[in-house]
Amino acid sequence: MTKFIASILAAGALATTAFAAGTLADMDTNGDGLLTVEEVQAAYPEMTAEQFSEADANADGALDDAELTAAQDAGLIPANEG
Ligand SMILES: [Ca+2]
Ligand SMILES: [Ca+2]
Repeated sequence: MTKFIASILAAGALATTAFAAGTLADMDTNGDGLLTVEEVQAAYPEMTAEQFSEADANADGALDDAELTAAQDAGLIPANEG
């Protein structure tokens, strides 16, 4: 029984890791927790500056995790890389 629970937890951990791919941490090349237009375009060259501005809800020139999630929900930025 313990082994069974452990394998479920292991599967859950794997699923979490897979879900994290293509997220902010994945694109945040300088590790400051924010995405600049350059960092997003490095992952998604087809994203325009206009789309970035739309995604940047507080207009500080960078996307935080909430802004990225909202932009992905709105279809401004693809939720998954390839
Ligand atoms: Ca960054
Ligand atoms: Ca912002």
